[in-house]
Amino acid sequence: MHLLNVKFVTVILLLILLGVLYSYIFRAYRIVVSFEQKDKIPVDRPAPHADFRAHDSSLVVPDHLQYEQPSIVKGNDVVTVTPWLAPVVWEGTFNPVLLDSIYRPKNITIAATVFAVGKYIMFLRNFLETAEQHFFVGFRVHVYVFTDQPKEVPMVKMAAGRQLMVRSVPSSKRWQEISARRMEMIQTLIEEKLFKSTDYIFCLDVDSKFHGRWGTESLGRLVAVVHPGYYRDKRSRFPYERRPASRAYIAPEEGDFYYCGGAFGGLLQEVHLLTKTCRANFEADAQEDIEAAWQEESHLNRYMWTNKPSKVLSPEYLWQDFKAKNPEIQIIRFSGVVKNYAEIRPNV
Ligand code: UD2
Repeated sequence: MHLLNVKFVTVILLLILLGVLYSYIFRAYRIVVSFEQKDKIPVDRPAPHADFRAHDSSLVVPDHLQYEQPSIVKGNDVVTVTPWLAPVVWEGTFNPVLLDSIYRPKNITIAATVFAVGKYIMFLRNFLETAEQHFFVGFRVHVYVFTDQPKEVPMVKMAAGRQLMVRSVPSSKRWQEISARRMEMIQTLIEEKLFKSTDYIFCLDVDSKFHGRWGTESLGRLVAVVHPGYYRDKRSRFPYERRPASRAYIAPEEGDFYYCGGAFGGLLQEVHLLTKTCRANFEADAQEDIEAAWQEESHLNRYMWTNKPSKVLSPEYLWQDFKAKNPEIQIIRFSGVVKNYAEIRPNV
């Protein structure tokens, strides 16, 4: 009897042990299954690591769509968003510490292009020295100088991670050609050199200098700067190309803002498309003996009318030294220096 009891208790204990083992193994199996199922989430339901960026994030508007002219000011107030919901960057609209801390871990490289051909070489030192003080300080910056006088490029001390690259270009007898051919040369630079190494690019005028921060707040897919001379004007008064025969033509009731040819930028691929398009249109016009009123600036404005910039920089990002500061301008970050055109241009 005693022996029977011991056997009975052993069987019960074994059964309990088996039960515990079974439920443990089954639970573990369920965990494995649930992981596998997660990996097999149907394609129309995004997995947790999915890239939510749209494949085509460009903002292309049908040609000749009619709508009310937008403005970046309202009385003495500033407007901080465009009608297509792109931010307009003004002092006070962003936190530089926050933005820098978002972009720093991304380890990005920003290229800047600047042309110093003929007498414009005289502006280069000031441009480079002030860029060191204000342009993407603390980030990896590669400045590409295009010049016909490589030996005259000043040796400016640059911080760690920042580099100056010089590219030789021919001189020209016409300032219009120097200005306009920038699109072609930037396109070629991107294709030949930058595709693998650069994230963002800004294309800037050399006869300018930095006075204040120009940093991560300016980064975007396609970035344009509103020209300081026309942002309170009616669009019919903007100096767009007005001859319908030109590919840069914009009708009096069309256009958003007048953008600067002296500063634009964005993601490398976007600026590549922009320069390629503007170059092709400029050259096709030239075949028909047409040169747009403000050369590449006219083509840039035509491009931005159809391809809306994803970020618009206020005129803080390109002021003109000869202009008094307007009340809405709290800080001038970059501005064109006063120059005597007759003295510095190869032709008048
Ligand atoms: C405006 C634009 C400029 C361009 C031009 C129309 C701004 C502030 N400026 O300025 O970008 O769109 O209209 O063509 O938006 N350059 C030389 N050597 C020369 C002539 C020009 O290197 O002999 C280069 C230089 O980088 C200069 C740029 O081309 O900054 C534009 O020329 P500009 O400054 O004479 O043009 P500007 O003042 O009419």
